[in-house]
Amino acid sequence: MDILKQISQYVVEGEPGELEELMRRALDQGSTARELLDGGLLDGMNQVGELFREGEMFVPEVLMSARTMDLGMEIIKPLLGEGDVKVAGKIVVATVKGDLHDIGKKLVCMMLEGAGYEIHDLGVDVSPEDICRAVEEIRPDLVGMSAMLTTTMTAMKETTEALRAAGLYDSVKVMVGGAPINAGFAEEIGANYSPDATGAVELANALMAS
Ligand code: B1M
Repeated sequence: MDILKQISQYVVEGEPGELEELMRRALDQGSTARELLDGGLLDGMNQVGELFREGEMFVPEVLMSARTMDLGMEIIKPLLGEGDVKVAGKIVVATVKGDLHDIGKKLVCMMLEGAGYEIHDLGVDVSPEDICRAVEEIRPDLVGMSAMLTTTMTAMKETTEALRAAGLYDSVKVMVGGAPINAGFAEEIGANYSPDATGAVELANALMAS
């Protein structure tokens, strides 16, 4: 089995020890962080998503896969940002209220950090009030929200409304993403949409320039 397939397999099986050893070996042998991310880690997590949906994997197993994926991301994190030093802007990022999914958000943070952004990651299950408080304290250029459940998308709307009510909306640009989100929904709530982490960097750069 080739190295990327094996990495993807370790994510599916939730084998952090094996994954770490193989990823370090692959990097020593010249694989790039980007190759390991796209062809290995993300491919594995996509398979986990399908198996979960089909009822062939359950929450405890998915958590092991998530932990394995996290470790893989920690290994490549320092390499993805290599070469960039300037601060491109300040971003407050959160997974919205009621939602505990953070792998995608962490990936978005990693890519933005690699592109020179100062990241303030508020974590998961973050209420509109806490996001508003952070915007008041940190005074970021951008606010990024992630949601993975159709039931938590509404918390994004509540947050943009809370930002408006607090008079903070005009001082920031809002970015949203996550599996159930699309451009139409983003527009409806007064936000900007990116489908993935690479796009999030492009979007942030465009918003900073606008
Ligand atoms: Co959950 N889960 N989960 N889960 N989980 C999904 C999302 C689901 C689609 C699975 C399925 O049914 N196929 C489904 C949602 C259905 C729906 O609402 N339509 C689901 C469900 C139902 C649930 C529970 C309700 C299950 C239960 O308890 N019965 C429960 C809810 C808990 C809660 O949040 N309150 C639950 C729990 C969990 C775990 C805790 C076990 C675990 C999360 C662990 C963790 O994150 N630390 C988990 C996982 C891992 C998944 C799947 C399998 C994988 C998600 C993931 O990490 N993907 C997921 C199935 C799937 O997505 N196919 C699923 C990899 C990640 C890199 O991609 O997060 O999409 P993603 O992020 C992408 C883009 O979306 C985008 O960029 C990222 C990178 O390219 N993006 C942004 C994300 N945020 C962005 C922000 C931006 C821009 C782009 O700007 C700011």
